[in-house]
Amino acid sequence: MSLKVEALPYEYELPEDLSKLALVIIDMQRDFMEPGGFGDALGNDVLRLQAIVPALKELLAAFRALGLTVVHTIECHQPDLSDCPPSKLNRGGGALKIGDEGPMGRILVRGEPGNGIIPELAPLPGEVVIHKPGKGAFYATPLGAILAERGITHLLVTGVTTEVCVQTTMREANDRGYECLMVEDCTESYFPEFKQSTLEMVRAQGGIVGWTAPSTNVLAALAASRVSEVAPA
Ligand code: TIU
Repeated sequence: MSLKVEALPYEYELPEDLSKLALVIIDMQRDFMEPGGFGDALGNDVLRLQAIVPALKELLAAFRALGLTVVHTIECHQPDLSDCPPSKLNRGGGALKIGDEGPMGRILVRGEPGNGIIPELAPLPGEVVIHKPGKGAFYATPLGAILAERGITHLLVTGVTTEVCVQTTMREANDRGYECLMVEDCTESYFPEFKQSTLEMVRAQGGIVGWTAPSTNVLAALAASRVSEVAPA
């Protein structure tokens, strides 16, 4: 039985075999969510991103309960910054740059306290964690190979920030043939109007990049999968 999520611009059909569905959580890191990190260094009001944590936690719990693939990503660079192009390093003009020592350790450097995922959404052993040097999660990472190996065809895309790493990843995934849905209340931007525009532009033109839906609609479809599992034949 195929399950449908009420979505825009029309219903999103989950794969019949739910093991082909993955939850992708983009960059829910202290560097973007807390004062003293990269997002703050770029001049943003970082605390507004906290609003999505409860909904994202609930969606993550549903995926874990069903034993489905969860992918966490972390935007970061090697300590020697060899994977950070000068164009990225020099952009921004803030007081702190990538690699500089900040209150949570070196900004956007792998392994530093500020670079880690927030404790509420910490990956569990066995979940996929992708370290990425770019905005998109496919660029210069093993993500495509890992998804292919698991037979994943459908992605629920979440995390921060909507119009930067989340949208870039969803566009990369769409071009690679994945059926993608952006979960509206599980993604946030420093700029509310950019979030709204992103949601509208991905689902415009008949879903040119994919679908959007609130997490309640996704959870309802996943709950229906459990009912169909136990229903008598
Ligand atoms: N600055 C900004 O909005 N975002 C990023 O730099 N990275 C991510 O979106 N993760």
